Amino acid sequence: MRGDFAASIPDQIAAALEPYGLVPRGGFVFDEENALSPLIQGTHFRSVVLVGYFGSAIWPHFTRWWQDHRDSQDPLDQWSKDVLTAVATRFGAIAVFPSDRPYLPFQQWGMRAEGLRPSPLGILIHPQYGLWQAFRGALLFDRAIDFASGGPQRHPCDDCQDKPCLSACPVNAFSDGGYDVVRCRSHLASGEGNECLSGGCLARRACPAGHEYAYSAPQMRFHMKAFARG
Ligand code: B12
Repeated sequence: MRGDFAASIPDQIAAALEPYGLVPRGGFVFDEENALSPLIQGTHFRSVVLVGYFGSAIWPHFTRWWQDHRDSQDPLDQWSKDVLTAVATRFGAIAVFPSDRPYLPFQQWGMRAEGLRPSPLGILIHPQYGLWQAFRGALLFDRAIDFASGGPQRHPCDDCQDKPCLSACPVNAFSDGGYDVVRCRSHLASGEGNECLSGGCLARRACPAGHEYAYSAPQMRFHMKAFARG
């Protein structure tokens, strides 16, 4: 009978994140060489569970919190820290965050944990949710967590002949040479980039994958404003 068994740790973590619109985005046990294991306070951790979201799932939870924390400088980062530090403590883990320096290799972890690959824009692309997903943190454990890791997933860009993401940017900030951040930010600052600022990055919006999960208009604006601020 199901009820006779305690839920697995991954299931318990999923249940703890669910009230915030967050989800575990795979995890894995670090290799013996510890190539992807960060050294924090002299310790190499054994395993990692990534935490993130798909589409606008976090938005109502985050904005409710934000109403009471209007003076926060980086509200989304602060909310993530509040939520994930408490969840980590519950599971005997520590929480780490993508914006904290020195930067931890979140995208490499994501590739390994979920079997994703980068889109031509640099953001990892998901077969279902496209570019409309990100990480909010990760839980690091000093023990092995048995997390069924995703093997390679279908890479939507393989079947995409036209690659509209590469031609949609009004200032051609994306090319084979990478992402020209200065060009993108200058456009946003020039007063010409209002469509990007208010509706979201045009290159990202041009991607046909996971269109139905595109962020809500307020969430698009929030991320673009934060990015434009630097
Ligand atoms: C610095 C940074 C930026 C910089 C510079 C990016 C660059 N040219 O390298 C700036 C400020 C420009 C930037 C912008 C954005 N970023 Co950014 N960024 C980071 C950050 C904090 C550090 C990157 C890093 O150096 N990592 C350290 C190395 C060791 O880790 P890594 O996994 O090996 O690094 C990989 C990346 O550097 C990647 N990469 C290389 N070039 C580019 C270019 C871009 C645009 C991206 C996203 C990644 C990328 O390749 C590396 C190897 O896989 C990461 C978080 C993190 N800790 O990784 C987010 C991160 C990569 N960014 C992310 C996002 C979503 C964005 C934005 C879309 C934000 C937005 N507006 O919503 C924009 C893109 C611009 C746009 N037009 O929308 C996400 C990507 C999620 C995903 N699904 O892959 C991350 C993981 C943060 C998160 N919370 O999830 N970003």
